[in-house]
Amino acid sequence: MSARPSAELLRRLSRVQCVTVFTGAGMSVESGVPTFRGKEGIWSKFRPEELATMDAFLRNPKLVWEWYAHRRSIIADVQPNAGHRALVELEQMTKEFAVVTQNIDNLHRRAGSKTVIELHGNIERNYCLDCSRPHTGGEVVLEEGVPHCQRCGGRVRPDVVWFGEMLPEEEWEAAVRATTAAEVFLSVGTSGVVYPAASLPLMAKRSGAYLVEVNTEPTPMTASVDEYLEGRSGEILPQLVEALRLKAGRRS
Ligand code: BJW
Ligand code: ZN
Repeated sequence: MSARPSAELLRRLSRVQCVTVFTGAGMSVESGVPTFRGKEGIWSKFRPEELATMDAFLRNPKLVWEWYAHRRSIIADVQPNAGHRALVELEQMTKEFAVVTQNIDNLHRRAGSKTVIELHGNIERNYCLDCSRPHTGGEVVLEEGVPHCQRCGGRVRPDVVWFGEMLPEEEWEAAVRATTAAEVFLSVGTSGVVYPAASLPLMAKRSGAYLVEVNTEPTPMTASVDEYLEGRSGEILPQLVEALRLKAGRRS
C-alpha cells in the first residue's frame, strides 16, 4: 500500500494506448459534494428506499423533488477539483481515454474531460415519465411542487438511475467497451458495492488491464487490484500526472 504511484504504473501509463478511469462519489468530495456511504454519507441521513427508487417517487414525488432540488443547489455551487483537472490532463496525454463515472454531478465535463460515460445519469437533466421528453427547469409546469410535462402533462423526474432500474443501455455498452479495451484501468473514489457498475474493475482485470485503485480507505476490491494508492483523489491524481510529465520530460 502506498500513496505514491509505482515506477511500474508510470512506465505503463507512459507507453499504453488505452486508459479508462472509473469514478465514484469520492472523486467529488474535495469539491464539497458528499459521498453516499460512510459516517458523513447521504445514506447515513436519508433512507435510499424513500428517495432513490421509482416506488418512492410514485409515493411522494414532492419529497423526492425537494431532495433533488437541495442536492442540485449544492452541486451548482461547487467547482471541479484538482483530481478532475488531473484527469483532463491525463486524457490529453493518452491516445484512447474514457472516464466512466457513477457520479451525476457533471463535474468531469465541467472540468473539461471530453469522453465521459455517465452510468447513473446526470442531475442537470430531467425527463417526462409518460412521454420521455427531456426537460430543463424552465420548460416545466409546477403542480404542488412537482414539475409536469408541458407537452403531455405527465410527471417529470430527474434523469438519474434509481435502485432497481436498468442502467442506460448505450452508456453501459460504451463502458464495457472502454473497460475491456483498457490497458490501465483506474478505479477512483468508489466503494465498489453498487452493481452492475461495480463489476467493471474486475472485468478490466480479466481482460488484461493493470488495475489500480485510488481511495482513502480499502474497499472490497482492494485485495484484487494490482496497485492500491491510498489517499485523496484530489492529491494522488495530480501527483500521478506530474510524475508522468516529469518522466516524459526526461525522455525528450
Ligand atoms: C474517497 C475520497 C477522496 C471518500 N478521494 N476516495 C441486493 C438487494 C437489492 C438490490 C440489489 C442487490 N444486489 C444487487 C442489487 C442491485 C442494486 C445494487 O447494486 N445494490 C447494492 C447496493 C446491494 N443495483 C441497482 O439497483 C442498479 N440497477 C440494476 O441492478 O438494474 C438491474 C435490475 C433491474 C430491475 C430489478 C433489479 C435489478 C441501479 C443502481 C443505481 C444506483 N443509484 C445511485 C443513486 C443515483 C442517483 C442519485 O445520486 O440520487 O447511484 S445509489 C449511489 O451509489 C449512487 C452512486 O453512483 C452509487 C455508487 O456509490 P459510490 O460512488 O461508490 O459512493 P460511496 O459513497 O459508496 O463510496 C465513496 C468512496 O469514496 C468510499 O470508498 C470512500 O472511501 C471514498 N472516498 N473521499 C478518494 N477524497
Ligand atoms: Zn410528457
